[in-house]
Amino acid sequence: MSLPAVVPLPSSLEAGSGEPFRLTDEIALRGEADAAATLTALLTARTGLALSSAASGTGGVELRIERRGPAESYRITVDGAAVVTGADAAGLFYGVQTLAQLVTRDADGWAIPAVRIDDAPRFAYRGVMLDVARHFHPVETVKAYIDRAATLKFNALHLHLSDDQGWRVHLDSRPRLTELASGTSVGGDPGGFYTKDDYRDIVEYAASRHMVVVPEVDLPGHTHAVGLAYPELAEAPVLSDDIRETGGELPIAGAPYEGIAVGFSSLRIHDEATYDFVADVFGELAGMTPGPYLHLGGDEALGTSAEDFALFVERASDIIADLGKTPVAWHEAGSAKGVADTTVGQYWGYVTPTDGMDDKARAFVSNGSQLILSPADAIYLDMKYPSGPALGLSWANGPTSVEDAYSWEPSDVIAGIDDSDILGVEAPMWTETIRTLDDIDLMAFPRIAAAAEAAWSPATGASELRTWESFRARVGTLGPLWTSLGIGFHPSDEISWA
Ligand code: TNX
Repeated sequence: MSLPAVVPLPSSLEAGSGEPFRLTDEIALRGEADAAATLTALLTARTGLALSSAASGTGGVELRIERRGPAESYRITVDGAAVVTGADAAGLFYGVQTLAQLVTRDADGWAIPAVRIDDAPRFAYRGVMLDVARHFHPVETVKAYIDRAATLKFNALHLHLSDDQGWRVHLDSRPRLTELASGTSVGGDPGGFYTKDDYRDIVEYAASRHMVVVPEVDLPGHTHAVGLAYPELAEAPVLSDDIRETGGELPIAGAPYEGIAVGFSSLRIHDEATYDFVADVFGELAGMTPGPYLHLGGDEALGTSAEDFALFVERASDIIADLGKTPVAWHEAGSAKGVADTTVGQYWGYVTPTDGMDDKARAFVSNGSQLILSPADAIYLDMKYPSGPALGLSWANGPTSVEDAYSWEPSDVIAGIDDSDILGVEAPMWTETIRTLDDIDLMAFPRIAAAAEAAWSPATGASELRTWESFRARVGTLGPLWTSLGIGFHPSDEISWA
């Protein structure tokens, strides 16, 4: 008998010899109310059975917290009855997500096969990033993406809240940002921003799905929009290589930028007013953000000299550390000797590093901190598929197949580091070409499932199921569940869909 399919692959999964658990609309869900509500919603969507978490009856599904085992871990036993125990509320939530993936339909109706699963995450940080700056995405879209990511056991939502094209969160300390710099998106599309209530709403919604929000304000480059609001903080735009190569025009100071070039903007590094701004922005965000991380960006600051960049990174990371938060920065910030020691580096180079990007990433580990891995040629969800929707970019080693997204091992990317140096894995979704939830679904699914497996599952080679052949078979069985949840995935021909 073939093993039930689960993505991301659990640390241990054994087929049971007992009876499957039969689902009917009579079954009782007993135990933790939040978990019962989550399971009811998933099973109702998948089966159409009219379950209610208040249903009474014998047998059924038991959902309990038992405080043993690592954080976020869970155990499932199906043997006539189904029992899910979590080491904490997050673990129970993940057990419920796994249970929903196990549901199948056979000749006698809906069932969950007899199975025993013991599961815990490999990495503590399992992130998705959404760029809401290039195209603004409303609260409802963000919530839908949270729901989707949570089904794959992601626990962090990184919001890229500012870029050359717009500033997307209201701050009372700097009201002109949203007043003057949020009105447009790439290509003349409408802009938008989150009010403070919107932001709190997102944070709470994420928390209810066991996800933490990581706000990013991208500095000191990617800041053309800051200049619309506070022109005294911005250097004049420079004609970057990227603009020159793509035949674009020099962006105009004070006018919204609707193109997709990078590297032309910088804050003024030698002006104290810049650091007052950084302190205001991160100070206010710290107060709105219960999670431990504030992301200062730091990528592609090509309009800033290396010395100035180092100076800026040192001061900005110190400001965040002094707020009691953990700074996060793209790997370029590792070139700054004075970056705050606690800063987590986010590596966006290739699976096989080029141009010394791995050296910059290693610097964070030498400082005693850790890395988040986001290899662009594997898990940048905005890269084109080899064949599929016209959406996406292709700068990261060309289009990214589902197999490319799967076939990398986190501990092999940066030589000399091991699991203890890796905080986690994050799959970014940049949105130059991505305008709607449908676009997000198409680009993310199924590749986001490969990122989830890198973030959660045992290392490549640790299990005979941690292979591309196994993954593509397992992912194929998730099609009906995804469809039932309204996820318009890309039906890649690399997968045989159930
Ligand atoms: C690079 S990689 C960027 C973003 C773009 C993205 C598009 C990195 C940290 N920055 O500014 O949106 O490529 O794929």
